[in-house]
Amino acid sequence: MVPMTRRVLLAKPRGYCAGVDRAVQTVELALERYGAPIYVRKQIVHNVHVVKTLEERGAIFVDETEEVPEGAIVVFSAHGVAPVVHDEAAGLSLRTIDATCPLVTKVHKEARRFASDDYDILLIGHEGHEEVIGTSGEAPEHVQLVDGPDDVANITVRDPEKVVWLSQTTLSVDETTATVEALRARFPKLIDPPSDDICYATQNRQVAVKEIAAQSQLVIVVGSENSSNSKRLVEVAKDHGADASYLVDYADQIDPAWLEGVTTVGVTSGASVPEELVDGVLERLAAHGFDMVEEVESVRERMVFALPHELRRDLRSA
Ligand code: 0JX
Ligand code: SF4
Repeated sequence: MVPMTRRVLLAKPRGYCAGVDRAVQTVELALERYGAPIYVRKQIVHNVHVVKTLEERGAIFVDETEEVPEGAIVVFSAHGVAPVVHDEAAGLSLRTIDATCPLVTKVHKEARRFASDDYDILLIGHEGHEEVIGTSGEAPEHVQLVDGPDDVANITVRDPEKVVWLSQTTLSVDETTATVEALRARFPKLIDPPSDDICYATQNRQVAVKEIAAQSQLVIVVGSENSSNSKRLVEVAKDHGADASYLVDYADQIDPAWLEGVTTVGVTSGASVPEELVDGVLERLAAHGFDMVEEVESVRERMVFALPHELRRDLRSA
């Protein structure tokens, strides 16, 4: 019998985006500069391993601002916070470091601007996601959530001539296009955001997974269950040629049954996933005979963001 060639197609770009890199570094450097504990409101990024590693170094993750002791340092996560959270922190005399990704802040600014011009803002995003809570909080009386194309029928607006759509940064590009088409069919005067709200990293990871999915029977996406952008990669892989796609936090979650009869496995990871977890997956696949790894680069990324200014100031004065 001719031995079966088993190979891995590794998507590029994958893993950390510039906003996650900045947010994780913010907590690491705050721990070094000020010492433990450093409080972090919500998960700094939606990744089990990142949170566990930072906890081991002295970060304390809390769900609500009021859980932070008066006067302590608190870091706000990459997903952003509503203005009311800044007010709560000020009320407790907390020292805040805002690790909100600049591309999320950009959407907050758009929401403020359109609200001040009295538009109805249709925010496409996933109900309950922290980013959507933060963005809506900029103008709660002007923002309505649209959670996918099926939600469009439920929308009512004050003036169909004055409607704009904005979105969460980590959505499926294709599904969002379908949602916008459905919205435009109802509100022909609908205005587009001034620039893409779905960020470069989300878009690029979806382009890259489409390329490998077309040539793979199985696509493994490394990422956590509450990571929107990671979960979207699973859906995109299934929609673009993979027979199956699964999300795993760690290599040991790969079920050997998934690999039966498979010759090409695609691998990628969400924007909140450290590369060491992908390395673990590649090692496990190699142990099952998938030891040929080919990296498929779809888009080159060079984005880098400066650290939050309040941290840079204190690092300079150290
Ligand atoms: O759930 P998301 O994809 O929005 O967040 P995650 O996994 O932490 O990814 C990076 C942070 C994204 C902020 O926009
Ligand atoms: Fe920023 Fe995009 Fe990364 Fe979110 S996924 S942190 S918006 S670069």
